[in-house]
Amino acid sequence: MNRTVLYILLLFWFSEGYLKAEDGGRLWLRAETTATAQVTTNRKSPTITIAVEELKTQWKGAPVQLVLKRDKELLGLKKDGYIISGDKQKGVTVRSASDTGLLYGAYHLLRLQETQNGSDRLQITESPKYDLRLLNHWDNLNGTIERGYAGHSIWKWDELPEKISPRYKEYARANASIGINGTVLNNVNASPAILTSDYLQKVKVVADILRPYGIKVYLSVNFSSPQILGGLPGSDPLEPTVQQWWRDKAGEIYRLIPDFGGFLVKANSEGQPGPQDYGRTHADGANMLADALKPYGGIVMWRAFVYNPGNEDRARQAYMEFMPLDGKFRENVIVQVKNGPVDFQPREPFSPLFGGMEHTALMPELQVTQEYLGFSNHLVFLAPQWKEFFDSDTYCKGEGSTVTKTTDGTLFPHSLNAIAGVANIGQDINWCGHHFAQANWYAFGRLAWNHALTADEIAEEWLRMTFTQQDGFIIPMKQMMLDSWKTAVNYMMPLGLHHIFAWEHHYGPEPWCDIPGARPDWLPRYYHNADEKGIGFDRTIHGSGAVSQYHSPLREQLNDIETCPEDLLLWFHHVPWDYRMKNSRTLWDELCYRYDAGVQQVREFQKIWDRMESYIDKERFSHVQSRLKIQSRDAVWWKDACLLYFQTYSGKPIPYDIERPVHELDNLKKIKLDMKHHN
Ligand code: GCW
Repeated sequence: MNRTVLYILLLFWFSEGYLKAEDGGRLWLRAETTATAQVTTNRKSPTITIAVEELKTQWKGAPVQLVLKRDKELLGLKKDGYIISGDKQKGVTVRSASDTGLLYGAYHLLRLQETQNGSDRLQITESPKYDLRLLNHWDNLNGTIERGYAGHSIWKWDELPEKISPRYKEYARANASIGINGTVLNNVNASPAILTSDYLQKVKVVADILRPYGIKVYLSVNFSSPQILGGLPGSDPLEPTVQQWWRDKAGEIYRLIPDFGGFLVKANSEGQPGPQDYGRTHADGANMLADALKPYGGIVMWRAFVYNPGNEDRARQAYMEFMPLDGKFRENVIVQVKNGPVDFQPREPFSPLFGGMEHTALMPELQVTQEYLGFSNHLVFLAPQWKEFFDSDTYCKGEGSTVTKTTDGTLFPHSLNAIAGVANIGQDINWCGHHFAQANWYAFGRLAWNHALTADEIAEEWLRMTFTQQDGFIIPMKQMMLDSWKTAVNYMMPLGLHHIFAWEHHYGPEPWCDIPGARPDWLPRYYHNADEKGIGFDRTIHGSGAVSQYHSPLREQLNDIETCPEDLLLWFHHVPWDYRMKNSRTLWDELCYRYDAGVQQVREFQKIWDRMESYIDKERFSHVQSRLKIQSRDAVWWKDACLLYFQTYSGKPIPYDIERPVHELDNLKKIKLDMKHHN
């Protein structure tokens, strides 16, 4: 090989021409670890040691000082807040009143470096908007994950406490880098076994690994534990022996894990046991647990996801059950409410409990795992969905009373404020199944820290850290991410349609689904109500009345078909097929165009992605490419299934300028995916 050839090869090697295969295992934390930064601190602790190590090996700028102190400026911030000042070339100081704050400051600096963001001068003040920023794992003790699409659980219960997977630490680090400070390790459909001494030993080991990263461990508990584990005759929360059982259990937990976070409870919901089994209320149940945890500083996150089969509109039920209990919960209870009133649908209005319950701390529960958005096959960036939710105006204290203000302490200063996201993490090498699903984990953490960040900012940060700095990649890919949620809504459930998924697995379309004897509120027809006249759920004051659970003037706006946002039209109204939309199309035509737009958009995504080939490594490129093929086929499947089926009611032609269906309805009806799960 002559010199010139060698030179060209080397040049190629060091330029973007050579792109090492990547499996996605490093997530967004791909900084080179060859730096030799000078880092000094005024204090030592396991957390600060991590901050120092991260900076020493990755920070390519001037010396960094990490200073733990409690000056006036810092006391104005929340505990984990921090201030970064100085100059990247001359010297940087990170100050915080907590060790974790310093760790977050370190990750902030590295993020600036890895996104090539901003000037050399640094003057940054950060303070988290929510105090508790939690992931919820729906991981079962046998290693399976409810609604998990990235392989088995990362928690290897059968190997613990002896064997420790390297993933625990990587998990802790990834979460700390985005500010997540708590995790619920097990499914809300909780096995009582998690509270046995054997399991608590295992939990302790995990807690010890997560602790230096500022992450507390919480557990989901089964309300019948005293009966099932303790052999008591029942688990009535007002029964002294039951209360004692929980107090003893709390004592046992805190002896092992002194900073244990608390309990998450799904009670009297979808067949889970709860206080109502004994004629008691949610408040009775939550308060009993809260009293047991109180001496140790633990909290109870009590879920409001409740609904029963019957004549009452499912969307109204959580509000009806919880509103009368407003103000009846202990200070260390926080009620955890899903973003929407039904169940993590592609698009929902916000739950009226936000802005409804004023005397009880409420925390939003978002779903990071894509149960209703194409699993880990579809590229759907969720930050825009969450932003829509955060920014929704509840009007509870007049205009501008956004969901965030009702939950982050701005409008109602409760002693707790928190947010949870149902994790999309599994054993897959790339953690989340789809490389782009990592962006949702990332976005959840970033928004939990600061819900004022825009989806655009988050997408850009994530792309720069996860893939490349090149604009040729960043600009089109960011746009694609930002468009992706709207796109999925279009090809799945536009205009406020919801829950027309296939039975059990929630992956494909089955608007026709009819299982004899099934709970009506688990069947699509309950939600779409298609008939010869029209389609949609009448939740106006002439229908189920769900609109009345919202404050004025939103209530009136939603109630009136002319002022209801079209994106939620079929959520709140049963609309005639030939109703005129704002763009003067009929509802039927608009529905067709929306489905078609979704399909066309995914095709566009494929084209954009294929042009990205030269920017990134082959491995990730091909992986995403093949997932987009699935998404594209699925989009057509959704469109054909829904339009052909609804056409049997509307009796109208699919507008002639859009793509014709390529499936026969009868064949689509025969598709039965082999994915077992209850609805
Ligand atoms: O959306 C439904 C899911 C269930 C889940 C439940 C819940 C954990 O389909 O799998 O159970 O919500 O949030 O409790």
